Amino acid sequence: MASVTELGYLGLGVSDMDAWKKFATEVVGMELLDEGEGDRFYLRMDYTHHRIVVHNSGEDDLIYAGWRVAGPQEFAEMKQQLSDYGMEFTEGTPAECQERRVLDLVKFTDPGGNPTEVFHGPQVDTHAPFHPGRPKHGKFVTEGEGIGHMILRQPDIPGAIDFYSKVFGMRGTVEYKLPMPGAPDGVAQPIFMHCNGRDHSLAFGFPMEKRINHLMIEVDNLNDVGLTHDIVRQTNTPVAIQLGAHANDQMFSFYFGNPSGWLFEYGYGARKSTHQSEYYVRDTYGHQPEQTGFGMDVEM
Ligand code: MBD
Ligand code: FE
Repeated sequence: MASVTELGYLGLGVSDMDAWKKFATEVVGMELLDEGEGDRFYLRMDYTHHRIVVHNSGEDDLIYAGWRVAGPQEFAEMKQQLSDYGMEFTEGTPAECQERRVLDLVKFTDPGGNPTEVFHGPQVDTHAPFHPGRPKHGKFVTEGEGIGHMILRQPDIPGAIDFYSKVFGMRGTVEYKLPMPGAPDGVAQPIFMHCNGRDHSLAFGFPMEKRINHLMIEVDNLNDVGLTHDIVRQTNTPVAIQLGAHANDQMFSFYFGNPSGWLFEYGYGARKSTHQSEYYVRDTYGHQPEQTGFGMDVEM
């Protein structure tokens, strides 16, 4: 059975391209790559041509997520796994593959209705070393672990676990039981799933309005969390969850709003995926909620 190897790329639909350019470079420290198409720009985090495409399409939400498989053999197996599961997909045309800068891709929607792609062979630009949009102490952690993790809307939680386990080959289950008004029985029981060394690449199980609640990106230097926190405060960027440490991945992180009204989580020092299930009833320390209305109004 083929498994996905990483969360490779994301497409974001936004309404304010200029605000996103400023936010992504000056607050987050990503590299802006504008190839002059006019309706989009790219964000880089490493040698890969891009990790994020920001489209001027107005949704202010995730518009596609690309999951990587190792190569053509695994890509063929994954298509078979999708067919066997009864998932209809469309094959990427040469123009679509070129647009995504990958060798091959398929497109479909996941059980939660989220536009999803599987690809292999991203364009890697070793001639263009990553150059952060503003000074930065270290690097983004992406090697073998992809962009980071995302929290997606999944109205059918057992259906989502089934799909991501049986078709994508990911592993995971409930990792928290948290009191949350609006959750079934007043208790949120979020699911965290991994496909590589990153503790989780995908989570779901929170009540959500948008397709995406947050994108977590990880840095390899604690000072970059401090520096980013200073910039977030100086620019009056809303903080939804204050600095703290998660119980599951043990990451030191905080969450702030982006110009589309959903969150970036910015963290350092996560442990790697464990291979036995555990659950927690609160976080290790910190992570107090601050600005409400981002779908993360939960005491962790
Ligand atoms: C996470 O990355 C997270 O976003 C939440 C809500 C809990 C544990 C780890
Ligand atoms: Fe997270």
